[in-house]
Amino acid sequence: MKNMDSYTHVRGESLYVDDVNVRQGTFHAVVFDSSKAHGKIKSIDYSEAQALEGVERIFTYKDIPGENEIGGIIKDEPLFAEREVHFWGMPIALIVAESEFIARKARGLVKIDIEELPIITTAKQAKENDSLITKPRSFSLGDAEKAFADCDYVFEGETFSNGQEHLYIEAQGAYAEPLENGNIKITSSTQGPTAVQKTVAQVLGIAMHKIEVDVTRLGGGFGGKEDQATPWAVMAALAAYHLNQSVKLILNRHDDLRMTGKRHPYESSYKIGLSKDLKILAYEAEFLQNAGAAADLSPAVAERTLFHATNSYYIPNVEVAVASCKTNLPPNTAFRGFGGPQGMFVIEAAIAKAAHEIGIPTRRIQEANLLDDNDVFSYGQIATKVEAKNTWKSATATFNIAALEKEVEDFNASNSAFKKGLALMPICFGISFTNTPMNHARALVHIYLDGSIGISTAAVEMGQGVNTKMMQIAADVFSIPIEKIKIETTNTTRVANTSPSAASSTADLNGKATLKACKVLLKRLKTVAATYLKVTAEQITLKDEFVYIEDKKSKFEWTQLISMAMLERVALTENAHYATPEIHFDKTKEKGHPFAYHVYGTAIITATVDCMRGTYEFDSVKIVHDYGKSMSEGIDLGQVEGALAQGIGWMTMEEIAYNDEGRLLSNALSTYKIPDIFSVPKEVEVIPVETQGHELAILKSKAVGEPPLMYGIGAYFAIQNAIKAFNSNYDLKFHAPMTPEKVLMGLYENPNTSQH
Ligand code: LUZ
Ligand code: MOS
Repeated sequence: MKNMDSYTHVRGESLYVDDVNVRQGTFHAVVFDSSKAHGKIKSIDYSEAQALEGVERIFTYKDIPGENEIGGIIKDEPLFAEREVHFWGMPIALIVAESEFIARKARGLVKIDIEELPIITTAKQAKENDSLITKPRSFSLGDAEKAFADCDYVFEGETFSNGQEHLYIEAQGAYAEPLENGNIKITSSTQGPTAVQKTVAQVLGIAMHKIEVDVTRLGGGFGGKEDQATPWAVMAALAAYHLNQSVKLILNRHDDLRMTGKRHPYESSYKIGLSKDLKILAYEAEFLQNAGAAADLSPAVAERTLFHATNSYYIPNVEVAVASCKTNLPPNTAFRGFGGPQGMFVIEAAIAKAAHEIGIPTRRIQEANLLDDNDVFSYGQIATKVEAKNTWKSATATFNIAALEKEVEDFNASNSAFKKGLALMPICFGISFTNTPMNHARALVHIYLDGSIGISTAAVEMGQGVNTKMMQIAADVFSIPIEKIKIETTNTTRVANTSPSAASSTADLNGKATLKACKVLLKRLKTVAATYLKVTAEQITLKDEFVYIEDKKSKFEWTQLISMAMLERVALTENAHYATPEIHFDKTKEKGHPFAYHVYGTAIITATVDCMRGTYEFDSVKIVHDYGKSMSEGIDLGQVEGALAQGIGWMTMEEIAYNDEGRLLSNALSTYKIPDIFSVPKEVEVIPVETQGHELAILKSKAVGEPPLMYGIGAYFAIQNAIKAFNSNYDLKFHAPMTPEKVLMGLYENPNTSQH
């Protein structure tokens, strides 16, 4: 089945925040932000800006009737700076005018005097200065220290992985509309409508029921709108509240890039110990997360780094620790994978380093340590229904790894200007919000008089196709065509107190709730049919819009059944709640069973490096992926391909750069390179692993949003294997992304004079 949104997408009819029909007299807003990364505000002069014709009003923290606070996990983030600024791009005021053009012009007229304070831009500097967001956390299994003493090989090293810009095509934005009695309706491009509702209520000092948040769809989120869609909605609401007029605030690309946080850069160190037969006996790692100037979701992201620190390997002795380091960068935030990729990069680096030093192919160590049923993760969960070996075996056999390696060898033997490299990348990703209480959702299903259906859930459509999956579920339960089902906008008045659409869990949580509601309605309808047809409800089934009695089609149609139910005064609306069973986690012990299940897979990536230029191409990526039993193959394949491209981008080309003053240098698409049609792998082949799926996945179809991003880590190592084929003196690097500049330097480096 196609993604149902594709029809309106290709016609240009899909609606985003900027497409909302605004009320007459709507004002437009622009954010005035800090042009220093850290400092004391000595004075601000808004007079010239205020005097500009068309400027309505300028709002600052002084106009906040409630709390000047937007922090989610920790209350450490003001909506507007008061006396100090903590990052370049930190909002200070909101300029509201008749047009965005005028507001922008007025912004240029604001005069500000900031007395600069010392700034910190890296996690290491922050750690040295004891600048931490929260207390560091650690997971521990066995006795790593003791185990290292028994190892035949021990290697240590340091790694760096850079941030990543979300680059959703639709920038951050919101439209706030005052209704009667002080109520406000907000149309927001957010993954978390409830977070917006709650924060607006808190900042305005009013009850949540006065705030309605509505989301049609997002032009991409990728985690960037899990927490950081909130401030813009709050600002628009604040202005609408004071002006009693609608206000639209949409960031332009430059403002968005400068003001919003990104994936967290990590500086990490590791120690890995192996036996002669290549079993990893002990692993230690310390992760320094660059959290930026406020907590945002950083502690949760840090936690997921620990959960994924050993990727898809069983390691009996583990000691991993993470510190969220406070720096003067924009608060970094959720990004597809949510700290998992950062953790997995380090173990893959450690394994590559070990293989390089021992002088064997990396894949021999990877293969020797793959997770199995009944192995324990460092956080206490026992692995079940593990597909690590399954996907590995299937990938290496189906795609004939020996032949692929021979191809690479033969190519390298007969070419000097180009070299090929190959790498394997197994993945294991835990599905559930790591914060157990967040794992729930609701669905509200109406069957209308004519037999058509409207479904509201907490799921936010952001291109991932969740609406299509919800339709499939209902269509399947009632056995009616998809055209009879509509997925409503995500709205806090219909589905309240929701978790954000995140953690790859949206289809599972909301799908299970939808399934539950539909099944209750089905049961009710069967009873109506049974009474009318004078049989028992158990004898009734619905098929292709007809009522069947014991597999025999009756003349009784779906629409007649609905009319009959109305006459019988049967409720045609149902609301269902679903909370993931079985999961729990005890943070005092750092042990538990936090994930409903894990998603596995194995990728084989081949790269060709141009040894004159340092540029590279990915010849092919061949994947065996654990979809469970995919309910929507087209959508799921799209998620794997998209995540792979995004992962390759993070690892090989996307280079976030701040200067020493904390100013974003990669502030446009001319200075920030994302994967495009020319840089995606020339061939991508994805096949499903044979499996029974998992009962906690919706219709046994496993979560697919985030896990495949981590296949991209393989690209980093494939490139380095190509460099090694050209320069036998090359020393492996663990400083991502592997940009063409770094490749070029690696091709011609002489380790005797190298810095590394
Ligand atoms: N968001 C969140 C997430 O709040 N908790 C999580 O565990 C998570 N995991 C992945 C992506 N977003
Ligand atoms: Mo996310 S990183 O699932 O918002």
